[in-house]
Amino acid sequence: MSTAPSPGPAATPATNPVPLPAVEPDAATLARAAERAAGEALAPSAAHRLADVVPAPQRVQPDPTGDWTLPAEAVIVASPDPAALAVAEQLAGLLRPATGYPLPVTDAAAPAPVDGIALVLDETAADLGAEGYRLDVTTNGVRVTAVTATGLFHGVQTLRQLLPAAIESPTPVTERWAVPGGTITDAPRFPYRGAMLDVARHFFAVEDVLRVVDHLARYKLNHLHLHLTDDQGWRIAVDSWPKLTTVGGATEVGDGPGGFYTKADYARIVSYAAARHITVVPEIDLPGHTNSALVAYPELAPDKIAPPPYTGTEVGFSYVDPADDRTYDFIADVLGELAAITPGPWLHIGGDEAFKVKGEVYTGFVERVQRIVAGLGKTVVGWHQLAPAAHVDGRVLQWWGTNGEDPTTVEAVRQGARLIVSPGNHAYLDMKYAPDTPIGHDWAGLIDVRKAYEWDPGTHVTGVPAEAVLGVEAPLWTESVTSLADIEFLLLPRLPAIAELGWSPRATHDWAGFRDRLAGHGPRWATAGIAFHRSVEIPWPARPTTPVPATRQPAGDAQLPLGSDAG
Ligand code: TNX
Repeated sequence: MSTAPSPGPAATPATNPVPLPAVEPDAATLARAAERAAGEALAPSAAHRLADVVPAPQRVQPDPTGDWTLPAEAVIVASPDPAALAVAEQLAGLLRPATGYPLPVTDAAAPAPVDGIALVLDETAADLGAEGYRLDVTTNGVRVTAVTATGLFHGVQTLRQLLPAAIESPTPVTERWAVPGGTITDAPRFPYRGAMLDVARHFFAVEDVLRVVDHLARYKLNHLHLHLTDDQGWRIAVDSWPKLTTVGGATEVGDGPGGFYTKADYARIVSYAAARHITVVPEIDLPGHTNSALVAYPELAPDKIAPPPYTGTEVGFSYVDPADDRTYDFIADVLGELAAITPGPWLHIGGDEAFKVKGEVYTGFVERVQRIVAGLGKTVVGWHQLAPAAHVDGRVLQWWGTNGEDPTTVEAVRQGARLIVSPGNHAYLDMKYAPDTPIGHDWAGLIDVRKAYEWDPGTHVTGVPAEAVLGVEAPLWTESVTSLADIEFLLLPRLPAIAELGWSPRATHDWAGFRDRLAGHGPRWATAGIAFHRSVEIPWPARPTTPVPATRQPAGDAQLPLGSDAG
């Protein structure tokens, strides 16, 4: 890539020559100047193109005469709006650790890049839509324009990928912070782009969930679905039914201690996600997958006898009593408390694998719960098993089948339901990559990166028109997942594949191109200390672009040196 010459005296290699101080500079200043000069002397560490972005942008117009290098004096200037300024602070927070630059944030009525970065809210740019953005890189700097702070946030994620991989370093590194010139105009294909984390089979600390939120944000996903309850554990505090967590939360698959989120914990996850323009979708799985609730409150069980706690991995044996009004009081209390701490519009009521609640008893149960959700002012989401129950306004079905033929779901869509598409054999992140993948399932087949990428949410379910598809979600069930490193190993590199299906226009879909763009993310993850699976399908660069030690040891096969051919 060619890099535009920096403005400044021709004889000085540094972009921003340090003015001669009147007094002797201190050692730190000298060190800093030397580091900067060294940085300027370096060529950009990897050939970097404006189109090297995941998910692929709608439109990319490179302009090599507009290449720009972030200088140490750069200022980030944003429209005088609290949400836009918050994005500007987030951008500064992303860039400061690796660059070591101060990157002050200011506001201006009409922000313009003056050898810096401008984040511009522009209500007249309505063609960009609620989440879209335009990113212009010129020799003056970078301008991100959007109608909303969400659009600015997505534009910032793109900018982050246009900088060298070393930008992911948690500590300052010597690098020329070059950004390729040109314009990106971008907006999502689907409004709902999500991932699900099952915190019930194994419990994960708030910190781990926040880190998953970071991964979602990086790839412009905007929903985090939390599977909060299952046979093996109840993970969300409900004040009116306290034993759900004190008793029902004390187990998990295997011998682990389980755990649960207090309402304050949950609020922390919700607000951390909201700050990253991600909506939390909480799921209480009903009427099946409820053994942990029955252990805590046997009155909910059909025989009113407490079952033993369950820490295995079978499904479909437990259910709350659909014939007892007390069950619906329980559900109204639980969903009421959950709705009160959930700012997003959705409540997910599960509905899958309730093998012992059949026919009209099942549909009657679901219809009653759907009415409770509507009464709380929320929109119901459920697994596609909900389909035969009567339609309620706005309801969304999450389709997790493994072949795209499903007349019952098609009929529900005809009545007005919208679909989140999560095909078990493409989008399930708990499926193994290959037969020798050490964790994960294979009941829906093996899902390598190509399999995760090669399908179309818009046409996947026969008879469901693309207009009825709200979006796509990648679920991660955690029967065999016990640590953050395990989560990251299964998430990366498949999550970006699903993210691209949700965000990018179909016309950009291209496995060979995706594989090449994705390859550049290995060094980013390695530099940030994020574990990932070094799939043999991806042409990872031979070694990290910058020899920066990561803060933590990546787990899984990411411990192999980059470029090893282990798969
Ligand atoms: C099926 S997918 C389930 C989950 C399991 C998962 C394992 C769905 C709605 N139900 O209970 O954890 O398979 O892949």
